[in-house]
Amino acid sequence: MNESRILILYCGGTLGMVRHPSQGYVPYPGFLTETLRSQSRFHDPEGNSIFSWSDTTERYQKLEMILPTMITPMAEKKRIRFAVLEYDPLLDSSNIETKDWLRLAADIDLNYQSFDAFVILHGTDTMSYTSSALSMLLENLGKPVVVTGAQVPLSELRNDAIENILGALILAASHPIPEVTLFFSSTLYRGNRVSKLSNSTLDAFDSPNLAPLATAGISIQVNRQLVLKPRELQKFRVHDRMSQQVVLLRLFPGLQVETIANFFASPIQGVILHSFGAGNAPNKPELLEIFRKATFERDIVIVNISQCIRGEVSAIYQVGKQLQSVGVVAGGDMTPECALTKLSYLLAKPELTRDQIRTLMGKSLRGELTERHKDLTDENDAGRSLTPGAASSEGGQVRRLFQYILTQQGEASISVDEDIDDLAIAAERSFLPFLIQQACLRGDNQALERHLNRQHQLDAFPLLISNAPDGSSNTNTNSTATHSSSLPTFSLHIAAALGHTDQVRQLLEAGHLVHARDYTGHTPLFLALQNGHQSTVEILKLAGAHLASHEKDTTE
Ligand code: ASN
Repeated sequence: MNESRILILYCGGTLGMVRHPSQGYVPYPGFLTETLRSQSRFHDPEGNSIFSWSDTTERYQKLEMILPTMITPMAEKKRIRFAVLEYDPLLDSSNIETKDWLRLAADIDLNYQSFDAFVILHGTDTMSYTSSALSMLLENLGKPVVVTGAQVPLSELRNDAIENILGALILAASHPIPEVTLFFSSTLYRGNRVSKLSNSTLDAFDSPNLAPLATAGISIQVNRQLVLKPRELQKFRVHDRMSQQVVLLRLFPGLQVETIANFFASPIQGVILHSFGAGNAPNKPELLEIFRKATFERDIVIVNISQCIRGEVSAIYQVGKQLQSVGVVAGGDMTPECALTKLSYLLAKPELTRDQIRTLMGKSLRGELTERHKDLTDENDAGRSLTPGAASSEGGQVRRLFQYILTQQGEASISVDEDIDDLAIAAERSFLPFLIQQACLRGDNQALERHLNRQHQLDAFPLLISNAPDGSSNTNTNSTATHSSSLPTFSLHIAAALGHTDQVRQLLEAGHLVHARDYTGHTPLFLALQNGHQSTVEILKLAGAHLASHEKDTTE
């Protein structure tokens, strides 16, 4: 089934605003949906429009709301069927509050099983706060949540709304990255890595400390190595609380110590210290004393992040070390938006002690900060040189095969030097998904483990050759085969259909996506059920598997 189902949650922003004669741009209910419906690229008149959601949620029934659906023409080998849930009132995002994030998270929860992905239409002013907050609230996320908006509204002849909505829909449908992301100006970023840096150009956002996850140029290129892989067998769930007792304290020369003390007044639980340079603050004993008392007497969590948009907090200066000694935690390269919302999220988890929260603030929970020390001590050889096929005999064979091909092409004079090594590694990356598929077909657990380990090892390494276009609509998002037009191999589907329960576990723990669909639109769970493999069904369910809407119709 070449169809992906997406719920658009439209909460406001310039994107759907209309120019009012005296009030400037104002939100205009209904305008966005009607405009999309009138354009054939969003609503194909040839498309089957009499479809109704088979499992309309209770909430909509209660509200007597029927969500009209639209269907796009084929894009990247798929049609996108979508519904727009318009919030009332539509907000300029400068009015967004914590309760709005909780509502968005709750709406995604409510509709999680009915849709393949979610697109949030939001104002740009606070979009990076929302994408950071959602990245925390949506735990064990297995489906794409793409946040987007516009600098120039859809109501203007020349605008960026069309491109941003279309790009978000297509990326969510055809390149299912199971993260909260932000799409803007042809670029897909990790949602908790972005800041709004411009109000005068169309590229409003940037992710200063992490490369984009994808770019939508002439073709869409996904930087799969950066995409997070869900490696734990855990079901999706939504955390439904955030502490509002968190503040952002931006230092500036001349800021009075008494003013700083006010930031720590009761009932504050957390302070994000927006410090200078590499995490520096004035070297004043009174200041350190405020921090010490806040930490040790009132158990306030203080997290240090830098005002520099690039780089991280490190204790290379004396003052940085002093801050640490009074309990201030280094927040690495987190954005202020992320540090603030992450701390609000963690402080609303009663099961965590403040010390545990301090530890977690310095760790990456959703890829929001770079854990450099980890890269260097990674058990999988990161930091050492990577030899083609070092960990698998197949890799060595790939290299020999590569040399053979060169000879056949009359390129025998090219010697086996570093370039060849790079190419051989690239070839190996491309080849591994096929080897993994073969191991699943044979039910060979050891071979599968070997290949998955090798893939993980290659994954930890930067790409040696720039990305090739990823036009394969490979639902196997975790694949590292970025260099070729590699075809989807659907290893998880094969293992599930054959009832290879151990392999299903191995693949899930290696980050294969439990919600991926094969060419016929089926999930691994459907195939396991259809073939009566009960233990396989159980392991898939443990990882949050559920049937797609159309599969429910056929199994019930
Ligand atoms: N003020 C608008 C908002 O954030 C800005 C925008 O969307 N471009 O809602």
